Amino acid sequence: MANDASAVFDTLSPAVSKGSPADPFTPPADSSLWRKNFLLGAATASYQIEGAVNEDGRLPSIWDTFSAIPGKVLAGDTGAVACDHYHRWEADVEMLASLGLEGYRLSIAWPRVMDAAGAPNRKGIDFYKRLLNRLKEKGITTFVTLYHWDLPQHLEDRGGWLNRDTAYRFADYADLMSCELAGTVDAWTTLNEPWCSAYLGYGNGHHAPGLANDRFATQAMHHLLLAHGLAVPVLRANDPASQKGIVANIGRGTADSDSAADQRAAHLFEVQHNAWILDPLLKGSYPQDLFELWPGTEPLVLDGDMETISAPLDFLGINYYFRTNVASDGAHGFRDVPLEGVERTQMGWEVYPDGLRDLLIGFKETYHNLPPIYITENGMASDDEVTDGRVEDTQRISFLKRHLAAVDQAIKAGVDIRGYFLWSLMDNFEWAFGYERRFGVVHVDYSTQKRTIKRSAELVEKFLQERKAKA
Ligand code: GCO
Repeated sequence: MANDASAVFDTLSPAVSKGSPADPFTPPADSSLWRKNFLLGAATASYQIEGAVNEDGRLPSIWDTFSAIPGKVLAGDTGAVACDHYHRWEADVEMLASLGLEGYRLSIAWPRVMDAAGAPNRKGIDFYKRLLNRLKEKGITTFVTLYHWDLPQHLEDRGGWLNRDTAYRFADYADLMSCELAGTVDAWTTLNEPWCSAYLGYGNGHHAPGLANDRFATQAMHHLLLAHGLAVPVLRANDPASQKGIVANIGRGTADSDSAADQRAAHLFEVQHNAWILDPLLKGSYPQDLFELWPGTEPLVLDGDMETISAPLDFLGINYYFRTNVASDGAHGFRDVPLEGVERTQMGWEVYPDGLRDLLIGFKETYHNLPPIYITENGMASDDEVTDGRVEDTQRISFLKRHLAAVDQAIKAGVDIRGYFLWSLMDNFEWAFGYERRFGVVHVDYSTQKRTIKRSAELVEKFLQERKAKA
């Protein structure tokens, strides 16, 4: 068993670990994070930052439709303006570069780059060309996600991810983008968090398009994964030099007691959150336990689909945020049992770095063909305020430090992890929670669009400078 990451670093006070300079972020001298080729970057997503939803021929997405429905998003917020990144991208790239961040993970808005007939929308495509070219000029490694949840509404009107045809439309979109952007993208990720698209979008209705049916969730998941599988060979053909992968959110489920029923509940939680995505991708089959949780929800799978879905990946993107403590629900499922007295974030999510380490090590044991891993999102929301021009996001600094320590422990246990992206570069539209939840390492004042570098970003920058100086 690896060390306890939480115990290694004191929660809110400066690190005192051996060899570590006395600031509350810099990793200890023996951390793998000091390796020059460990990529450290930040991530965003189109609908969360771009705004400009009606400009240059962009079509409506399911998130425009969903956020316009009263009660769906906190305070009635929408992504109509967001961080106005569509107009401020040049300054935002300068900011990213000035922080010394080496990688940037962004997503393309599908409704910006294709019209309803599937023809290219030049103005939208040119926006991403300018952005990616500038990032390359700055020497920043680019990770581009094709689908971070903003499905064109016209496709949803034809059934969205419940319609198998959407998977083929996605492959067309991947074809267009990889022809247009080849050479400016270091790594393509097909989908961001298909679990969320399927389960939150079609299973419980918390996200767009807002449908709630277990059978829908499994069918949407199958079509999402099929879309991924159809897109990978297209990306390989059009842009052979880039890496191809997918991003999965993963969840740690721990049992509330030693009882067999609670242990089984924790297992089922992780089947529902992790194996549901990773098994089809890496084993070519759906976990049968999933259908014990949701009897009768097996998706319709056609011959050859599982082979398409499980084509080899160059890397796997992992997004990790928190753990969930569960007990048996007395039937064949699980129920959440929130722990008391634990550290939580503004989202109410428990801070639990060991979960990241344990899951990564567990995946290596379970999946013998586990590809190299990038942590494509990790971070936390806090109620940050600017005081005298500064944002002291103390909890985030500690959070990042402890999660990076967990990554280091997983690397030392033999997991091939090549990089880590902070979620997020800047505060942005946090889906159903609107603008109230602040995940950025840069603060955004939404009334003026002023960006203020938070203390966490300053410390990441300082570390990256020190690392560069040592190289
Ligand atoms: C997700 C998305 C991000 C979120 C982040 C915080 O995981 O939900 O990839 O868009 O903003 O995870 O919730």
